[in-house]
Order: sequence, then structure tokens, then C-alpha cells
Amino acid sequence: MNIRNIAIIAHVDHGKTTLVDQLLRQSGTFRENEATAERMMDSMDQERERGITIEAKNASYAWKGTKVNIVDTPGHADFGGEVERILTMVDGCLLLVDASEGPLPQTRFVLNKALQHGIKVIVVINKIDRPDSRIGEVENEIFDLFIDLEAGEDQMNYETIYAIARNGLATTQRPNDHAEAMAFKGSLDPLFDAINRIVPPPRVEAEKPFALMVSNLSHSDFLGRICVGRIQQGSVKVGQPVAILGRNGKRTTARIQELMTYSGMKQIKAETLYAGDIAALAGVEAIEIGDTITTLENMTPLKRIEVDPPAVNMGFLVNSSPMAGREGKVLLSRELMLRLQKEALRNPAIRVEPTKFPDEFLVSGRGELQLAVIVEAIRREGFEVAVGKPKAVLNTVDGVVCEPIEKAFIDVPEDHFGVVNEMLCLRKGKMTNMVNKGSGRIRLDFEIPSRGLIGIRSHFLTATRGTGILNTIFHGYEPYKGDISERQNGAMVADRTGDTVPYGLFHLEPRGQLFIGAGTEVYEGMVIGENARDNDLWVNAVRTKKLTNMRASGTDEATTLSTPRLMTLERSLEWIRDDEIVEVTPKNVRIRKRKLKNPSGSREN
Ligand SMILES: Nc1nc2c(ncn2[C@@H]2O[C@H](COP(=O)(O)OP(=O)(O)OP(=O)(O)O)[C@@H](O)[C@H]2O)c(=O)[nH]1
Ligand SMILES: [Mg+2]
Repeated sequence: MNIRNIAIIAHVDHGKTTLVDQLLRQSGTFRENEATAERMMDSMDQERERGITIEAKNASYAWKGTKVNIVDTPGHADFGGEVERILTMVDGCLLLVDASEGPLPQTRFVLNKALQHGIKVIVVINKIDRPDSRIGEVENEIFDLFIDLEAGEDQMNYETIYAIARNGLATTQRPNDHAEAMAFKGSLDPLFDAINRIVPPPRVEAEKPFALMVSNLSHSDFLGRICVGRIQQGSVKVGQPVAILGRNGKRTTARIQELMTYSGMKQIKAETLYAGDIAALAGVEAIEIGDTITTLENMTPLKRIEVDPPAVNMGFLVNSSPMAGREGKVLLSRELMLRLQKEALRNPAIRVEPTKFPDEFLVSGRGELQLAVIVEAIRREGFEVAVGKPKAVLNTVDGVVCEPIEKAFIDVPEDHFGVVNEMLCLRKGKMTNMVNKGSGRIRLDFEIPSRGLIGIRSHFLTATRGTGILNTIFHGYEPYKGDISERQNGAMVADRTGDTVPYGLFHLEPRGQLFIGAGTEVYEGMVIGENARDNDLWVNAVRTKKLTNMRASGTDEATTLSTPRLMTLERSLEWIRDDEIVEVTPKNVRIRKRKLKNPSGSREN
């Protein structure tokens, strides 16, 4: 059988999932009633809600007698580790670039990885329907990017396709202007043909003993762990005994229970699979991404995948709040550890370590979003957990303490330059370049510690009224840049347990910004707002009006409260200090002091 294996890579939001969707549809992969939702590949709840792809996913379609395995990858920088391991399965990739935004940091990152792996690249300039598209310029920028990344002569001879993924259109002819792009009619046929023609068949060794490197792991309730990878050598049969070659020469054995291949978005059973195809296999439980599955005789593992080191970590704790267990099941120390280890097994960019406290584990990942996604997943499974402040992962190089630095690429209207510059400088950012595009917008490049970026996105959007664009990418380790001033304000903390009432909260409003409204159950040590001053303020949030036998003369005090500030998981993680943690249950996100007792012991009346 003719096979092609491709990945689809790009900066976040440039239209990868939309294009995969259309490729599957137009190749007749879905039956009539199957293709219901848009962007079917973004099948996880969190992906649908956040509108971004979080996990890479496999699918396949057939075109003119060739089976094309296609992997959709996430574009967000926090999930870059996924892209890297996916590239080990493919021989070609579609590099999608937005016709208006042009190549952005993640475009650079993924193209660099593709070039390093020697993968054939097809450039797809997408969204040519955008009124602000600038196709010619974007083409030049892509060309410069290839040069800059030192692409080889062969790699420089890439072909370019122009597309409107959303409408399922592709052409090899560059539209001369926007009107021409809009008048364009057709289908994705030129892209289908280009893939079959340009992407080489899998570079595999069919005569050698069976070997597959695990590029992805998933789980099925029926089959248990499922390993996904490309068969690099030989062939494999159901029932075959295999050896697993792990890290540091570790070797175990197992038997293949089930063998599957991709057909559309589904996995279908197969008896035998051959070199070149992407296989999903069950029966091997103890395995890590990067391990080689091979015959019992073969002792040579395939080259392991290495990914960029984690930049951010945070503590995951057993939920010990007074309300623990009321809204979900509390994960006990051992259960929490197993749950986190499962995450690390699926994702080589995640690391889990014990801490000096038995109830707390340190989880490291590429960025805060990646960690927040894990917290969110745990809570959706019905569990409770608590998490500490995200921090940069430090690294000692030649006796010097170093921290991860990111490059931040910013595009803002001129009049927001001041606020944005100040925001980044306060967070220890250093401007390395500034270009005035002459269009009323400027481009700024910064180098900034990863920890300076924690939570910056929401502030950035507010400061630029939603008009700014901020992209970041890992740059390297540099000596520690010194303390970044934390939150200036103290917390407002409940000094006793009870239900909040409008009367009690009304008296607290002048003293800061509340996070909760009336009728909320609070406990001693729970943070209910931000103090206007820099110290922590322990308050009585459940105070009720003293009853007297005298009738209040005339007007009662009006108790209309202003809207509390909604503290989502992400906002809370950014807001908290070291002595605070976030309690996450399936129903609520609460901020609390690590130590619940008021240190001064005094109570407000
Ligand atoms: N105007 C226009 N919008 C498009 C086109 N293709 C995709 N989009 C829109 O771009 C947005 C992002 O599309 P996705 O397919 O989710 O992008 P993605 O690259 O998969 O994003 P991540 O997986 O999060 O990196 C969606 O709102 C799409 O509707 C296009 O050709 N033209
Ligand atoms: Mg996507």
C-alpha cells in the first residue's frame, strides 16, 4: 500500500485543525451523519472551550489510492513538546502561515524542528480571505525564515499553496489581490495532490526486525494503555511477543494484544501492520514515550526523543481545607502522585517530583497553561486538589544559578507603547528590538524571565484593550535576574467560618476588592479579597447586624454590593503569593492561606 505520513504545524490559531477537518471531509472520510461538529479533531472538552488544540491527534484519509496519515498538532508554545515527538512519525509537514499575521514565534520553532528532522515542508499560506492579508510580504518573510534557520538547498525548494481552510479551498496560483482571493472557487484538490506528489514515502527498513518508537500514549477503558508510533522496521502481528527497550538500557517484555491503524478519526483493528504505517497497539502497560518496542531478539533501540526542558513548576497538594471532600473526591497523597505520574507518562515535557512534604508534589512543565490544563483535567474527573504558586525552574550552570528566559514578540498600537514597555520592564524584561511599522503599530522584542510572564496575558490584553498581540518562545538559561516585585497588595482573609451576608461584606468593600459575593460559605484562613494596603487583613465576613429592641429610625443602610472580582483558576494562580494556595474542586476555585490560623489571633467584632 502507498503511504504518506504528514504532520500539520503552525503558530497557534493559524488554522491547522480547520484544515485537517476539511481534508478529512473532502476525501470522503466521514460518512454523511458523522461530520457534525466543526473542527472535529479538537475533541477534548477543554479544547472546545479554550478554542485551542492541546493534544496532538492522529487521523488518516485516502486520496487516489494513497493512505495519508495526518497528525494535527497544538500551536500554543506550552505544548511544543508534543510537536517535537510527532515529527518523529512523519516524513512531510504542512507549515501553515496566516496570510495576515505572517510567521510568528511558534512558526519559527516548529519549522526549525522540522528542518532538523529533515522533513519535507510544504508551505500553506492560509486565510487568504482576510481583508488585511498581505500575501506577498508574508511569502518573503517565510523565505527569510528558511534562510535564517539555515535550511539546506533541497529544503529551500519548498512549494507554496494558498488556502482558505475554513471554506475548504486551496490553489497553487498566488492571488494578486484580495478581490481575486475572494472570487476564488474550487476545492482542496491542489493540496491533496501536492501532498501525494511532494511528501516522500516513509523512510523505513522493511527487512529489519520489527521496531517502533512510542511517540504518543493514550488510554482506553477496554484495552488499557495504547502506544502510538510509526513502524520504523519490519512488521508486527497481533499476539506477537515483544521487548520494550527503555531509558538507560532497561528491557522488559510483553505481548501485543490488539493492533490498530487509523481510518479517519477512528482506530480500526488490524492483524498485521507493516513498516511505514502509523500503528496504535495495546498490551504494553509499563512504557514511556521515547521507548522502543521491538522483537525479543533485537537489542538496538531507535533514537530517543528529547524535548526542551521544563520552564515552570508548581506544587500540587492534597486538599486539606475545612471544606475538603464536600464537592469532590479528595485525592490522597498516593492517588495524587499516581494521577500526576500518569500525566508525565503521556507527556515527556512534564516532570513530577516528591517534595519534603508527603502531601505535596512538584510538577514541572513548559508553561503555566500546560499546568493549568492538568489542574482543570483533574477537577473535571471529579477530584479535589490544591496548587501553589507557579515558579520558574532554576538550573545551576557552572555554579551560577540560572533561570529560563523567553523571547517575547509584541505587536501593539503606538499609543500603548508606554504601558506595555513599563509592564515588561517591571517584570525584568529587556527590550532587544523595536520596529515602527509606520501603520500606527509597533513591534517590540523583549527578553524576559519565564516567571515574569506568569499571568501577564490577561494584564496585557487589558492594558492594550484587546488590540495587542503577545507571543513568546523559550530562549535559554541566563543568570537569575533578581526579584520581580510581587503583588503589592495584601489579602483580605476571613477570620471565622460561616456564610457571608450583604451587611458584613458591605463594610469590607471600602477596604479593598472582594472576590466573593454574599451567601458564600467561607472558612477561617480563606482569602475573600484583595486588601487595599500591603498587609494581610483578617476580617469578619459573616458579621450580621446587631439586633436591638429599638426600631431603626427611618432608612436602613443600603446594602447593594458591587460585583466581586471573579477569580478563575488562571487568575488565582497568578495572584497568589508563596504563603497562599488555590483550592480546586469540581465546583469551586478558592484561594486560602497555607496556614489557616490568623497569626495575630485577634478577631474582628
Ligand atoms: N478567515 C479565515 N479564518 C480561518 C481560516 N481557517 C481557519 N480560520 C479560523 O481561525 C481560527 C483558528 O482555527 P484553528 O483551526 O482552531 O487553528 P489551529 O491552528 O488549529 O489552532 P491551535 O490548534 O490552537 O494552534 C478559527 O476561528 C477558524 O475558524 C481561513 O481560511 N480564513
Ligand atoms: Mg488546532
